[in-house]
Amino acid sequence: MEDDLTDEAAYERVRSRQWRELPPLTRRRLLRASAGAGLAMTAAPFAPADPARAAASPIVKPLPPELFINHGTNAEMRWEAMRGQGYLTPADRFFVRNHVATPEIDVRTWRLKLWGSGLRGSPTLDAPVEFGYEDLLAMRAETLTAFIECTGNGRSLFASQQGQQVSGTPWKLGAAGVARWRGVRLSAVLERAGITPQAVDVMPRGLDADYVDKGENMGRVRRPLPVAKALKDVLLAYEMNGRPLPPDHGFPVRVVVPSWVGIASVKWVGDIEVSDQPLFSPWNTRYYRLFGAGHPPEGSAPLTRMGVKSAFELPWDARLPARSERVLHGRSWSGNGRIRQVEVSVDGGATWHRARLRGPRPAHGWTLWEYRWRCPGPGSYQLLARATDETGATQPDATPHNTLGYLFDAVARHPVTLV
Ligand SMILES: Nc1nc2c(c(=O)[nH]1)N[C@H]1C(S)=C(S)[C@@H](COP(=O)(O)O)O[C@H]1N2
Ligand SMILES: [Mo]
Repeated sequence: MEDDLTDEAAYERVRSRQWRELPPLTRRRLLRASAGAGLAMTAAPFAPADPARAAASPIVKPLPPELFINHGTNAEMRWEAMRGQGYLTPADRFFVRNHVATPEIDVRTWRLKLWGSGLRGSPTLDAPVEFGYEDLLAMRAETLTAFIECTGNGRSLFASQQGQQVSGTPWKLGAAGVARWRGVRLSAVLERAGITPQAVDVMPRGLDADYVDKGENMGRVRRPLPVAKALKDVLLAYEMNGRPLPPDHGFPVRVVVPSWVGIASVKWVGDIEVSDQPLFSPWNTRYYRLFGAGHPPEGSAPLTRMGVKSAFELPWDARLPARSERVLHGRSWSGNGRIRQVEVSVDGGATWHRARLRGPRPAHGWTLWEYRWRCPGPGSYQLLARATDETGATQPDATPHNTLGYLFDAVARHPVTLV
């Protein structure tokens, strides 16, 4: 039973044990190999295929407990890790959401394959239109500052704030980050590959292993995008914050779909199907729709844009020295557009005060803000932040329930004790 690797819990247990049991020298060499990934654009980040590493830990980068909450194959950023940082989330603290495990990919043999009925001549996956890493580097580069946020970010607050049961990774608010992505426009690659006017859907697929959900094999992570979005502002990124993509974030190339649910931003992309018919995968049918009371039996429409959220750059359940005054820092963002206003309440929502917005406000990023809190003295408090975006969308007091705990956008009640 212990080694039934189709069972998710067993899988994680076995893989972590195999990683711990590697000889220390091997483990250190493998860690070094991944740490050197950023040095040269064209160097492979790992030694050629090493099955030991591939079978070991689901996440390659170090996950120091002061930066991350470890959720197994997923790792959540602690919001206090953004205090004192600049606008972007550094790669060393960017959250990781892996359905399976970070794969090891040799960039020298990696190819991006485009195929399907929406391309001229309907090339098949066996005889696709191919691009190598160097081919992409030689094309016109674009940069895009954008957040990537897991659709389930804030999921644990359904239980802690609303007393509702949902399933999935119990993220607090740290399954989001903003990076400066650089790469080529997906539209440029689609045009070179011969996209036809009849194409309707584009489905990138990752090179990570098959995802097995409670014994059922879903195949590799893939999710269709409407052609309109694919041609509008989607990037095939090979750099994150000025360095080659780290292995955990999609090396050598990932999709970045600005403002949309994180699942759209497929990592380790290996092929893209372009179709003249609507495409389906478990990731737009059984996952990433709203299910439960108040939703249709087959679920809502597939989720696209993220909602409005805010977070304080403080530990959850922070214990802080009671000073007469303290500046509270935080960030707010929305998939609908720029943040227009942020209000803070330090009395559980009875009174609200404008926060001061600071710094850049790119269309798909977040907005930094601060609020000077005249502290009332020792005691327990709930800090609330409520953002409104340029479309007028704001954060509600509660988010309607859905069984998979997606799109929590209500005002978070951040517990703090002044001692
Ligand atoms: N191939 C592949 N792409 C993937 C995933 C995955 O497991 N495999 N996870 C998705 C999900 S659910 C999210 S939220 C984002 C997370 O990106 P990050 O790990 O770089 O933060 O990647 C998306 N792309
Ligand atoms: Mo996600």
